[in-house]
Formats: sequence, C-alpha cells, structure tokens
Amino acid sequence: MTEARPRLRRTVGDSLEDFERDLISNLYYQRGTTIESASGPDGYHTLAVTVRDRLVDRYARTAAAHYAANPRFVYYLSAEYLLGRQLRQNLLYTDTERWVRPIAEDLGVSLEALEVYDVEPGLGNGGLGRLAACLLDSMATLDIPAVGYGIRYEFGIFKQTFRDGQQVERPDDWTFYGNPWEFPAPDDRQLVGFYGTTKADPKDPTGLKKHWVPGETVRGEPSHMLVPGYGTQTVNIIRLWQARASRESFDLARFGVGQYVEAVDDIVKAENISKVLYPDDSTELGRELRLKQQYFLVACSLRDIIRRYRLRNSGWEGFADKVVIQLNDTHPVVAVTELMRLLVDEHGVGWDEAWTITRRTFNYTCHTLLPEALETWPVRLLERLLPRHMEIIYAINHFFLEEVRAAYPGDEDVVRRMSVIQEGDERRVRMAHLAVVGSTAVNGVAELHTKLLAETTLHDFAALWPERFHNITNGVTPRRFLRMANPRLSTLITEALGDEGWLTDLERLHGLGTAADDPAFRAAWRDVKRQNKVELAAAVERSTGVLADPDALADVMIKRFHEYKRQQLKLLHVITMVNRIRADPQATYVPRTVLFGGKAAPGYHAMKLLIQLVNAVADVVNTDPVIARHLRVVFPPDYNVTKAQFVIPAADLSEQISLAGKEASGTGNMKLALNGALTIGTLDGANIEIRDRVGADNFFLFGMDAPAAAALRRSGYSPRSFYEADFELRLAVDTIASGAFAKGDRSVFAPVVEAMLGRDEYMALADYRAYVDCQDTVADAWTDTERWTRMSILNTARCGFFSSDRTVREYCEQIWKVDPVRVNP
Ligand code: 4GP
Repeated sequence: MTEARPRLRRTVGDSLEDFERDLISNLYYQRGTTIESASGPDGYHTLAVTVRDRLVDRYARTAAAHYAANPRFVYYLSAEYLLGRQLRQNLLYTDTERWVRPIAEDLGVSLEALEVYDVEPGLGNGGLGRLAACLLDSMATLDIPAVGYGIRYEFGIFKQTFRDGQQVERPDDWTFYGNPWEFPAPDDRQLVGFYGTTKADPKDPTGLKKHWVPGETVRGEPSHMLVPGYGTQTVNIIRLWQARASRESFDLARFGVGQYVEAVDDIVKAENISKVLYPDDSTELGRELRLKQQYFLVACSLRDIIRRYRLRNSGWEGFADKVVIQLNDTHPVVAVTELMRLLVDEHGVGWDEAWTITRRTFNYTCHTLLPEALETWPVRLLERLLPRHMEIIYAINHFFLEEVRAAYPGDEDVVRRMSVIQEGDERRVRMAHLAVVGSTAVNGVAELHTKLLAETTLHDFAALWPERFHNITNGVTPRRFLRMANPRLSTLITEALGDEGWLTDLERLHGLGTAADDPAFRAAWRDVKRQNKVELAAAVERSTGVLADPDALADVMIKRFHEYKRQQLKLLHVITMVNRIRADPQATYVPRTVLFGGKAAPGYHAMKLLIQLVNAVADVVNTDPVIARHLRVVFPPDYNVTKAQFVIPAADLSEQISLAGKEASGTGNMKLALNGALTIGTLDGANIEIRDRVGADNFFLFGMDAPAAAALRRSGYSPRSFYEADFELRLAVDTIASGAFAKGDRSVFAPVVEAMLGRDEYMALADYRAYVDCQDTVADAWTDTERWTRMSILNTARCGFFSSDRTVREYCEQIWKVDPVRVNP
C-alpha cells in the first residue's frame, strides 16, 4: 500500500538554515510578533511548534505505514499519565538541539530560560502514571503500533506548597498558556451517556440484548500529543479526552431573564467530568464524579478504537486480531462491560461471541497489593449512573459463577469469594474481579508482586486459571531518566562504550563493569556525580533557602507519601542522627544531606501531618549550628517528573524502605540505581530483582522479608515492645512526643506518636534497628571513596534489565502478540 505515500508531502527541511527560517516564520505567523518584541512565552511556543513540525512529518508517515500494514494495535487505557516536560525530549528525538543552541546564542536567549515555560502535564498521581509514559516511549521506540488513551484533566495533580511546613494544595492550571504539543481533533468527538433506563429488546429471545436510553449525554472531545520513538521514525500518539456539554446545553431563555448561573448549569456539570485529576472521593458526589470519569474515558476510547478498526476492517470476528487493549489498573475496567454493550446492544453480536471477542481483547495490569487500593463500586451507584452496565455485570457474573460452580461443586464459599459482586450491608462491584474475568492475561509488575497476587489477593483466580497470570517486571525509559536527566553521565558512558547504542540496548551497560576497575574512570564518574550535586544544591537553595554541601552523602527519598512506603522510618533515622550528634557533638560523623520529595493525597491526614513533621525536623536540623555541620534535611516542594530528573542524577543513596510485601514494584528504585545511586532497601517489589542483578555486595539490605512480616503480624504485632526494647528508638519517638519539633507543643505531632506506638500498621518500629544499623554500614562504606564509586558504577552497569524497552518486549511476546511496523524515512 505505497499509494498513500506520494500524497504526503514533506514540508520541513533538514538543515540548520531550514530550522532557523521556520523559527522566524512561526514566530511571525503563529505568534504574530518579531524577534525584537518577542516575550519568553513567544520564544518558547515558537521553538516548540518548530520542533513539533519535525515530528508531525514523521507522524504522518507513521500513520500511512500503519494504514498500509493494517497491523494489530496496542491500545493502552490509563486514567493517568505523567509525561514530563516535552521540549527537551522532542529536541533529543528530532536531533535538533545542536541547531537550537547556536541559534539561541545568536539571539541572546538560553534554552534553559525558555524551558521554564515548558510546563509538564501532571495528568497522574504517581508510579502507574509514570509507568504508562515510559511504556508509550518504549512502544514508539520499538516501532509498536500503539495509541495511549487518557483524560485531558483541566487541572492535573495539585501543586504542592508549604505554609508553616504544612502541605497546601494549589490547582495545577497546566494549560494556562496553552499547550503547544497537542492537536485538537474535534471531528473525532464522541457522545457519552449516563443515567437513564434500559428496555428489553422484544425480538431477542435470550433477554441478553437491551436498549439503553441515557438520561444525560456529554461530548468527549479528543486532542492528541505526539509520542516519538527514539532513533526511529515512528511517532505514535496519546489521545486525551475532554468533556464538553452538548451544544443545546446553554439555556438562552434563562440567561435572558437574568438567571446567569442556572443558564450554564448543564455546561458546568458536563465539563466537570474532566475538570480535575481524581477529585477528592471522600464525599458521595466526589465518588460519583470519579466513576463518571472512568466511564467517560472508556466510552470515548472504545468508540474511537472501533472507528479506527473500521477504517481497514469489517465484521467482528477479526476484531481481537487487530485490537489488544491493556487496562492500566482497575480504573478503566468498566471497558469490559462497555465493549459487551456495544457489541451486543448496538451491533447485534450474540452474547457468547461478544464475550469471546471481549475476553480476547482485554488484558489487565494490577499495580498494587493493598486491598484498599483495589477498587469496588457500590451496586446502587452503578445502577443509577450506568444502569445497562450493571445489568451486563450481573450477566457476566452469572455465567462466570456457573463456571466456578462447575469447577468446585458444592463449594459456595469459593463462589462468594470470587463473585464480581461483594455481598454485605452495601453490595459492591469488585473491579479487579471483573478485570480478571474479562481478560486474557493478568500481570503483576515485579516477580514478588506477581507471586503475592497469585498467592493472596487473586489467589482463587490464579488457582482456577493459572495460565492467565504473568509477571512483567516494570522498567523505565533510559532516554528520559539517563540521557536527558543526566547528560554528563551519559557522555561518560558513551565515551566508555564507544557509541550511543546503549540508549536502545541498555544491557550494553554491562560493558562498564570493567571500567569500574579503572581509577581514572572512577575519578571521572565521581566528578560527574559531584557536578550534578553542585547543581542540585544550588536549585535546592533557590527553592528552600537551605544550602547543602555537595560533598555530603546525598540520601534521597522521593516518592508519594504513604504509610506503607515508610517515610516515618526514614524520619526516625534522621532523628536518631540528631540525637547522636547532640549526645556527642565532638565525634566524627559522615556528613549527609537527606532529601525528601513527594506529595500526600489531599485527604490523607496522617501523611500530611508527617510532611509537616519532616519540615519541622528540617527546620530544627538546619538551624542548629552543631547539627547542621553534619546533617541537612531538605524538602523541596512539588515533587514531579521535572524535579525527579534533577534529583536522581545527584543521588548517592536511594531509600527503598517499604514494608516487604507492600510495594508492588517501584520504578524510582530503578531510575536511581541506573544513575549510580546505591540502594538501601527491603526485600520488596523490584528491589529484589535489582539486588539480584547488581549483587548483594552492592546493595544495602535490611529488615524483614515478606514472610517474616506476615508472620509477625499473625503473631500479634506490638510496636510498643520494640519501642521499649530499644533505647535509641525510644529516644527518637520521645523526641517527637516532647514537642521538640513544635516549639515545645506536645499536641501537634501527638497523632504521629500515637500511630507509631498504637498500631504502626506498616511495622516501621519492627524494622527500625535493622535499618539504623544498616545506615551505619552505609556511612562506613561512604568513607571508602574508591569502593563506593566502584559499587556505584556496578549499579549502573548491571541495571540494563530495567529498561522499559525490555518491559515492552515482554508484553509483546507474552501478552500482546504484536509485531513492529517499520516506518521509512
Ligand atoms: C504503583 C505502585 O505503587 C508501584 O510499586 C509501581 O511501581 C507502579 O504502580 C507502577 O507499576 N501504583 C500506583 C497506584 O501508582 O496508584 O496504585
């Protein structure tokens, strides 16, 4: 199918002169201004669209190649994406930075100055959103035909600021100045229904086909951002849906009689659907809105997928040969029922055939082990909001439970446990069960996680359908998290390995293993780390006012604030260091800078109080002349992808200290190890696989493993007994209780102390001694500079496995069964 190509004319030239000419023309015609009067945002937007044009050209060729090949596509459905800034990435992927630098210099502006306008789209909360972005990057890099679907939240993850040390959330108005990286595609809009009633189809003897008459409809308008592959021509897209009221929603009559608010009521209601990322779901209304978001994403995306399928195909029997949908956690799982509804009700496919197609189409990735994070929705809410979908869920469950009863005759207990409906005072739909029932493959995100899923959380399902369960250990893109984040180290690596091939074949980092024995290479390695630390220290000083010593050990804990991740354990260690210095100020201590970064969910009071405590401890530490000589604590606010790219290259020590059996995988652990930070960690998530690869000698292991933690809990865990048995622990907890971090007020942090001594859900106190002792080993190791550097190099050298390219290859082989499509230059 080469006929499609000649119509696509390349419009951008391939030289510095072309680029410069396009820049000036874009400034003039798109921004309506000239070099003499251009503002910073003008400069940024002009550069962005000039770079973007280079990608559009590739995207057009990718679309043509995909059209010609008519391949099986991967559709990635995710309620979250943390894409990070786009400008540097796209400069790198189009290889245009080499032109931009001299041009900018000529004009007397710096790339860095323009980059401040490059706002990162914060369309996610944490790990699973960033993973989605890494997987999209790798899919494009591996020429996998793929589209990501998500929601274009008007306000992304809140901006975190601190007032008197407390987290204050501010709206993230990320599109305020416009987003030059996206293309609106209003022609592909979709209509989505909610509420209403269902009617039986009198012509359908099975009673399984119905007609849904929604009570409310909303428009979904898409725009897409380009997702370029590195070192290849492929440019895929991510399609983001925004909710719009239908045109009739504006009530002119009411407006005419002065009812201005009422006149736009329906518009506001409709547009609220994509207003914010995960609205606070502590209220009934908030929960309903979140479920609406989920269905909105799913309904728009499935219709779009069907539209795309029909461009080249007809009939339904081949649908699953061309379409594979990956459900990123439970948020988009209502898609299983929506595809059934579309096939059975709207396209007249028989139930059984529709079910075969549906099950072949979907796969589900689970990202957690915390039972409270596995979503369930009240039946009552679903019946009201999505009445037809609730009926379909009942029918799916009916047939599924028949299968369970056939497999376990007479065992009603297993039926109750596995049912998609959870019985009780309030009946609820278990979305994870629906996901497993409706999918071909289910995967965990690290070996331990997959094992624990199969043994605990989804045990019954793994017993019934062992073939459905897979492990695909997470990965991270080396382009963003090594090449872009750490250009100095990347240059050193390229010099050592001879070329940049490692960027798309990360196992080649093994070649650094021998260089670790070369003292000159080690010195160069240290020099890079030091320069990164100097830069980070300057940035931290700008944002917090605290100056950190670039020669101190940079001890970094960057991740969302959650009790299972145990920032409280890290803080107990910090307070122990404070107490030791106070007790013996003359002793020698390894100088450390402890850096925290992360947000707590707005309604998560315990963790917001812990943030306040971290800031309070930081104040005490940094302003005490004796302590500050040895220790600094910094907490730059608003941790995000951009900040991660800044912190990770400067880290010496990576804190991965979750209670074993709780962190599904972690990906920050991979990014840090890849940048030569040594891990102090428990045997949790992907830490285990990192340690297996870098070697036990190059990893600081401490604490209970998952079976030990489970055993301790079963035996009746008493945090108080640990507190009483350990002098330093008691002193650390008592220091908090004394009000030392609240100007003597004992009440402020009393809930933190109560949580530790009362329940200590994640058994931080039980791991305290092992952790603090392990930190002493870290400090010892740090004093042997040559050995530390060697360990650091070996961490980088042996972490090639954790490339998301490998992750995507495994998805392709085990689950998606898709082949790459090459795009010609
Ligand atoms: C996270 C997990 O907590 C983390 O361990 C994992 O690395 C990441 O997903 C990607 O798989 N989960 C979430 C979430 O972000 O919202 O459940």
